Amino acid sequence: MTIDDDVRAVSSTGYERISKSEREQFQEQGWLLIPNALESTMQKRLVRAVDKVYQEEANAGGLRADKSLHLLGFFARDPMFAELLDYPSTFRYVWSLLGWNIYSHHNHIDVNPPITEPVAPFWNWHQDGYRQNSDIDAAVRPMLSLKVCFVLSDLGKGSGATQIIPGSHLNNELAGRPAKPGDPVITPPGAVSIEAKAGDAFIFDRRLWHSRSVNVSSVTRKLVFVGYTHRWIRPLDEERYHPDPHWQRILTPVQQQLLGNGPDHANFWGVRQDGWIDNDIPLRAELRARGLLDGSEPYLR
Ligand SMILES: O=C(O)CCC(=O)C(=O)O
Ligand SMILES: [Fe+2]
Repeated sequence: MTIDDDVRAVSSTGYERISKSEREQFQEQGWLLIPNALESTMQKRLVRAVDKVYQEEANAGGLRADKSLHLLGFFARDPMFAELLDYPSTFRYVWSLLGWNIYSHHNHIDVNPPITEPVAPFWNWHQDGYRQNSDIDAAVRPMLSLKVCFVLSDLGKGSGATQIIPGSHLNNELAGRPAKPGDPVITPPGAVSIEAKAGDAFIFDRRLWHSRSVNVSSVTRKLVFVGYTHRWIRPLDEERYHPDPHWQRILTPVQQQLLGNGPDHANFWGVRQDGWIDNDIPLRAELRARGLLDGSEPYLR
């Protein structure tokens, strides 16, 4: 990262609209790379926090047999993680694309040391959202959620990069799934490995067909994923709360909202008990005060 990149990362408040061309690219491709998203000090702090959690899990027997970690609902594990919720360089994409009535329903830390045993080819292509892909009967299903991935180790083919099929997010089906165990595993047409540097981030529509891949490089893969969805959708991860019930008090109101807090159920639907819109919902209030609820999208009014 150069000094200029650092300045750019720091100088964003998180409340700058994304550009028209970025929005169009996201809508057409289903994902966007955000180069140099992490300011270099933040990147180092985040790696340190991830390494600490990895060690804690290793000590507690929480790693998989291959020494990898896939830790869901990690925010309570270190106070610094909350900074990711509204980290300026990525957060501007989140609210610009999903609106103000949002929170993180699902998030995970992934640490994958290089494999030591060969892994048989497997089919992992999926859209996120589980039953959202069955329960909604529509030719094009709604986005409903998106994920930001903070990249902490260089990604490319062979390094355990997330594989995607750009532009596939409007397709409900993907051909090629092996019909039964033992059938050949193909790579679907259009599949690419995300190429990114440590310090970059990428953001993707949950409908984008994607797959994890195996880390055959010599470097441990470290990624931090933060999913966001509408507040009227339930959390996916368990253990969202810290053993200390007061830890969230140090967070800003927007961060508390993004962790899933709210005074009552009606609030999650964006309204007060009387059914009128609740202007005190922290992210709504923040965007409104900055003149960003311009109605340019239905979710920005
Ligand atoms: O680990 C990966 O590369 C992809 C993980 C994934 O499927 C997801 O975060 O939704
Ligand atoms: Fe996924």
